[in-house]
Amino acid sequence: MKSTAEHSIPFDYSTAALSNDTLLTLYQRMLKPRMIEEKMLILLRQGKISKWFSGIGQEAISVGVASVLDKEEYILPMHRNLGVFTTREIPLNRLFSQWQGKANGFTKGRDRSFHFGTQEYKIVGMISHLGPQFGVADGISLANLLKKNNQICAVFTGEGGTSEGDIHEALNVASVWSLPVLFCIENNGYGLSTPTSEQYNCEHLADRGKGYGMESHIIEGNNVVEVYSQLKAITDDMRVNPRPVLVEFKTFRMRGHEEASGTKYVPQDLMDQWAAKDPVENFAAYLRQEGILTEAMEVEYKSAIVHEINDNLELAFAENPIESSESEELDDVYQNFVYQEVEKSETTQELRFVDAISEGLKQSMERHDNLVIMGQDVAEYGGVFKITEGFIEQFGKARVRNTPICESAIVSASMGLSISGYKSVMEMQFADFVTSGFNPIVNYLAKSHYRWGQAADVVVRMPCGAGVGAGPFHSQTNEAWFTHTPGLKVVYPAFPADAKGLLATAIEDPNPVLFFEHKALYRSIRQEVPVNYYTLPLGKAARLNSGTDISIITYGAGVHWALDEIKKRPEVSVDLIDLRTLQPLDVAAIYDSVKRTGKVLLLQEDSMFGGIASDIAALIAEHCFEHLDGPIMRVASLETPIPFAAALEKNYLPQQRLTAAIDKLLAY
Ligand SMILES: Cc1ncc(C[n+]2csc(CCOP(=O)(O)OP(=O)(O)O)c2C)c(N)n1
Repeated sequence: MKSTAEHSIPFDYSTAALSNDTLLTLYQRMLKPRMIEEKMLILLRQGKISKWFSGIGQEAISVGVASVLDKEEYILPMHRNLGVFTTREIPLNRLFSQWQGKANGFTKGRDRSFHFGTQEYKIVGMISHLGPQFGVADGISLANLLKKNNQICAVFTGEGGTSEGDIHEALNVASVWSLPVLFCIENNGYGLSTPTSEQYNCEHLADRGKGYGMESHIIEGNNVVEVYSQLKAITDDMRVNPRPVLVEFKTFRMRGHEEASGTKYVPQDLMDQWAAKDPVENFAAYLRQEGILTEAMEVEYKSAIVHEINDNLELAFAENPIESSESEELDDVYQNFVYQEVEKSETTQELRFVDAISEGLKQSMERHDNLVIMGQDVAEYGGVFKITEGFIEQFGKARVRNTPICESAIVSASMGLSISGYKSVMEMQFADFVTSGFNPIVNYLAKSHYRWGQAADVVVRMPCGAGVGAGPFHSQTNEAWFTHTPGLKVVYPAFPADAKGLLATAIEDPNPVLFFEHKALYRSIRQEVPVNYYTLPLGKAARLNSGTDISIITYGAGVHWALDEIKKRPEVSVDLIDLRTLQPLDVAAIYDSVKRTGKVLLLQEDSMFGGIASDIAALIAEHCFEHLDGPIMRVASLETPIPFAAALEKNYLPQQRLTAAIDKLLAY
């Protein structure tokens, strides 16, 4: 410990031989976020900005991490990492506009504070759910490995976030795949009001590295020289010897979780102890004591920063508040995708549903060098339904990746791959297991383009559906969970040729697509399928039978149940619409059919309430009321979980209620 007459310095800054230039740069980099925050606290009190999450006292970590990364290496900060944004030299007026919800920010006013990313500065901001960031970092690092570019990436979490399953999953994946990610835990004593003693029960979070088979370090987070010099050595080596490294920074949160909530629950002596370890003041004292920082230099630095802050604040305040335009809002939910038709070849071969999907996927792998497949048992084993059988022989294990059982981390990793310019297809072993990856699908992938213009170029394959006696957890058809979420596309083919062409388009489309594959159709439905790579447009239904008595509008297995009915009763003239995709939905085809028949039956395999049939019924009621000659009828599964025993499952499914429903509607 060194001391000066005016200040006792609790850190030994002389352990690393850094040049004066480096020391002064680190100081200036810490000073800027500190001074911006001090200004923000004033503005907050004046009601000129909304919420604020303070990183005061933690600047050495943000600055140290950002300083050891190259500018083209991605960095994934959290809510207390202003120093990352300033070290990457984001123009302050844009940051200020972002915090005021103005157009010159990074999210067109759609998301707040640090919840944004920017490809320009290679920063990927958080979503509020914290944990998915680690999985996204995995995906970015996987892309780096595939590109062989010797780059690393760094990602942050607080110690509170480390309790989330996403974090464990992502650390495990990174270790199993040797991904060069610098995982940074800022252990600042409290997660909102919860102290570390109630958050975890090991001595150091870094100790968890051992459990993941991962190198880990503990670093004094308030000592910028230690942060910088240790990380410099670690990251230089990671670029040459790619591997994940877990670093726990010991630090403290000096202000409330967010400003309004205060720090009453923090004992004063703890606050005092950490106040004495302030990273900026202690470092300044050291630099002064060593004669590296003169008073004149300090005045110059501070006045330059004050000017920069004030000038940029003026710009941001002068900017008009954002105005909402319905068309722009709706247009930004999805990345614009111009469908390119690739025509079907005349040559065909008979394929089962399962083989058509496999062939389509293989042809997409051949077409897109940047396409990666991830899923449980998809490599040597070929997936539980054998759709990727033989793929590793053709495409190698780098692009056909067995994953640990960790749906959430893999969905997040697919987001990271997309950020880095890759496409991915993730196979859910069964659609039921999507629940374990639900959060990143509906919150990260779905909202990313709307929030900051970043597409999630991901297809999630969903083997779904009942009729195979697989019980409540291997039989669900859960498309309605996703059709409800803006930002996702949902495809649900019923025939081999459609499945193949729609899968190709889903992969071409840069937006996140949930691709439903009915398991009961895999080996029971065959069709002549064009042999070439071809595409089919999303949002176009198919009329499978033209009729005038009654419309049946359905998709997936329902299409085959309806066809059985048509075969059984040739005297009834049925207009049968196979929707093929549910989002986008071909409303024109639906309305056209209703206008032809005046009687409409909506058939879905999912249980009734809240299913897509209900929404289609509402659309028809609103738009085709005067064309209706009877009530809009819905036929769906029972409002129960899906039972296992054959007799129960049969009674659960809607097929046996279909005939009666058609009769009722015809008689109306
Ligand atoms: C999944 C989820 N649960 C709860 C929250 C509410 N929340 C936001 S930040 C936070 C505390 C985070 O603590 P930590 O990770 O230690 O970061 P710190 O705020 O201390 O920097 C909580 C509980 C959330 N955002 N997401």
